[in-house]
Amino acid sequence: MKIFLPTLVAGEIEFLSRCSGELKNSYGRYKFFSKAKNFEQAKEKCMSLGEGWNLMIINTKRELTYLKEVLVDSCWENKAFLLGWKEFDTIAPGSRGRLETVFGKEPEWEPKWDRGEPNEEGQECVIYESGKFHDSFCAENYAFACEQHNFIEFCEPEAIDPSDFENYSIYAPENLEDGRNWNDARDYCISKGAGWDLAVPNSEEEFDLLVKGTNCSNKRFWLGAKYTANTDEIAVDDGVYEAVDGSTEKEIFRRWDTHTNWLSSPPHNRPGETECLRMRGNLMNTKDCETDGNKLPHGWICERN
Ligand SMILES: [Ca+2]
Ligand SMILES: [Ca+2]
Ligand SMILES: [Ca+2]
Ligand SMILES: [Ca+2]
Repeated sequence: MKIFLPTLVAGEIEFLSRCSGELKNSYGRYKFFSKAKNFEQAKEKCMSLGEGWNLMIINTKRELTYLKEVLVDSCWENKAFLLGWKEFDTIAPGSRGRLETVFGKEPEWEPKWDRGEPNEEGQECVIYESGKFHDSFCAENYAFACEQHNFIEFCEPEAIDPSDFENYSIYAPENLEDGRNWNDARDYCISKGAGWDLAVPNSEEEFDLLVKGTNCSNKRFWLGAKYTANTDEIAVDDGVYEAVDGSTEKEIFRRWDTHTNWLSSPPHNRPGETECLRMRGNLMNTKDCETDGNKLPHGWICERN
C-alpha cells in the first residue's frame, strides 16, 4: 500500500528530503541513485563511474540479503528501482522469457518475481520493489542501483594463441558429471605424463596467462595448492600453504575475490580446515577439496614443469 502525504509538515520534510538523496551505505562497490532515469540513461550513469561499473546484478541470495539490509529503514525500502537484467519475450503472466544480464550473459540467480510477474512482452526491464521483482518498460524512468562488477561478469572471449599454452592444459567441463574434485583433477593432470600436475600460478604474469586461457568461462578451475587457515579473522591470509610443485607461500601468486562474498572474503577462515585453491575469471578463492561442482561442474588447469 502506498501512503501519499497531502501536505508537508515539519516531521515529514526530513523524511522526504532523505529520500531525494543518494542512498548511503558502507560498501564501496554499490551506489544508489534516486534521480529517475530510463534504462539506457541509468546504464550510462553507472558506466561513467569507472571500470566494471554498470547497473547492479544480484548474483546470489547473499547479495539480495545485503541489498535488503542496506534499504531497511530508509525511504528506499519501498522504492522501485532498476537493476541490470533484461527479460525478453515474456511467455505468460508469471512465466518469464529469456533473462540476461546487462552484459548479455546468462544470470547466475533467479529473481524472486512478484506474483503474476513478469507479465508483459513489451516490458523488458527488471525492477526491484519491496523485496520482489517485476518487469517494466525500459523507457520509463526509475531510481537505479549501480555495482562495480567482477571481471567474469563483463569479459568477452578472445582468440587464443595455442603456442602460449604448450605447458598448460585447461579443462572446462560442460556436463555436470564431468566435473572433478581436487584429487581427481590432480590425478588426471599427473596421468598426462612426466612433469605434469595441477597448475600453480607463481607470478601475476603466469596467473594472467591462466585467466586468458580460461577465456571468460564461468566455471571454477582447480589450481595446485591447498590452504589451511590459522585464524578465524576474515580476509587474513596467514595460513599454511601446500603446493603440488613445492612452491612456498611466497611463490604462490594470489588474487582473492573480495567482492562475491565480502562478508567472508577468501581465503577461508576456519582454523585447522584445509581447502583447495581455485580460480574463476581473474580472481581466486578456496573451497572444500571434495567438491566437484554443485550446479556448475568444476574444471581444472594442468601445468608441465
Ligand atoms: Ca552482483
Ligand atoms: Ca517482459
Ligand atoms: Ca510487469
Ligand atoms: Ca607455475
